[in-house]
Amino acid sequence: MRPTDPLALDAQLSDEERLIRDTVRRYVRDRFLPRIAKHYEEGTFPDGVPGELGELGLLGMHLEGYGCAGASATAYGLTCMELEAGDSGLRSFCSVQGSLAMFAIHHWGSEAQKERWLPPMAAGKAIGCFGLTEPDAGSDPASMRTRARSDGDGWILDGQKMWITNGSIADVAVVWARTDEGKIAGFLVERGAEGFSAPVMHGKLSLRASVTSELILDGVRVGADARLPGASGLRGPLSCLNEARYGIVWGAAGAARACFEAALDYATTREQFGRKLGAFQLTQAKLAEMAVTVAQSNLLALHLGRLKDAGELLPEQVSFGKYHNVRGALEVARSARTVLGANGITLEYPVLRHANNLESVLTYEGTHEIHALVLGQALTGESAFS
Ligand code: TGC
Ligand code: FAD
Repeated sequence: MRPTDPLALDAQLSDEERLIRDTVRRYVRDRFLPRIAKHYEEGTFPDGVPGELGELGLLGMHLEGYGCAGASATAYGLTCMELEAGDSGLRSFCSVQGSLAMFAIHHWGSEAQKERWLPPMAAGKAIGCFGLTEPDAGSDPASMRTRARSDGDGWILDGQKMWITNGSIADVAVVWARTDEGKIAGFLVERGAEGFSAPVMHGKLSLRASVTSELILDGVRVGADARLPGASGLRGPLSCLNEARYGIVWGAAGAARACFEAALDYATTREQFGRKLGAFQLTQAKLAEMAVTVAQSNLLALHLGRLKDAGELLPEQVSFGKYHNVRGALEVARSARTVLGANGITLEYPVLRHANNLESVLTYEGTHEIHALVLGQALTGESAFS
């Protein structure tokens, strides 16, 4: 049995899927991980990463055309897994760029919007963000206050978004706002638009190697062509969230694997009481629990990937995956942390960094409780929201 693949899931992947996974794994190991501790400590996102991910063809890789790779959902999932085995902030960048901003334009945008934005975004030369959450509208985005007033041949946007990944480094923000008719609509707001600013939010103890921002819209005038013509109602943003949440199912499993590997390595090398830590039954029990959780999470991610590739994945199944895999990853990270003793709290090892990141992952893209309620609705037919 291979400790990091006890169920021999590797054999379930195609040669192409393994090739993509191994390429991303190498990038993370050789080029990203040597930089992460410094950026995590300083609370910054490495500048070169968007271009590097673009060169590898990973941005919007599951989309067709416009410079995107047109890869399978499973290949995209494996990519998220490897990126998040590096750091949740790295997978977040990729999720927001590809699954939220690019997907919104690809799925709901006009031909002109797609041609203008998708090729540079796929190359990592233009960065996107996705503004849904507001100070008073988090789990309940339908209560948003951001408004879009029709004005001659364009729109005036007023409002505030909060907790927006990539906000301050974005060239284009997908902003969701309620129109005069009361419908939620999406708008493309470009960096530098008059009345638009995106200050960085400081003081995060989680997802530190990721840019998180406010978006302030103070009478921002955009043309009629800035509106995403296909999106009307909450279905617009929620359809994008399905894509990004799917990536998190895989990503969380990657973070869990990284923590398990660190604990296993430590337990099989460090000695106390004249024996390897891994020789103690209590440590073995922790390692066994971690191995089972990681394998279950991988199995679930792969199953959902195959369903998505077959066009059969339901939103509540994505909620199932996020609910299970993020909770599992947090359990693995916290247990791995204890195996490493004091070393476990340092940036020299990845485990507390992952554990802290996973607190954000538990909350964003629909909190753990919201996904429980989505599942509850699917199980009982009763909505807890209305
Ligand atoms: P409800 O009445 O159920 O639905 C309104 C309309 O939306 C449709 N819908 C969906 N469509 C596609 N996919 C889904 N998953 C959908 N869920 C619902 C629904 O069919 C309906 O359409 P229509 O045409 O009939 O109008 O909506 P509700 O107001 O009761 O809310 C339901 C709820 C609570 C599940 C939803 O509001 C929700 O998911 N809340 C959580 C908000 C959230 O996830 N925010 C995430 C912000 S983005 C982010 O966190 C990025 S982090 C990125 C990173 O760094 O990685
Ligand atoms: P609230 O909705 O206020 O919830 C607080 C608590 O109450 C939670 O435990 C929640 O589960 C619980 N709760 C709420 N409603 C119910 C209910 N009906 N039943 C039971 N419990 C309930 N948003 C974006 O739009 N774009 C981004 O790029 C983005 N990036 C983010 C990056 C980071 C690092 C973080 C932390 C967040 C990001 N978010 C982003 C915001 C994220 O989506 C929201 O934080 C999330 O949706 C929860 O909203 P809230 O924080 O306002 O919590």
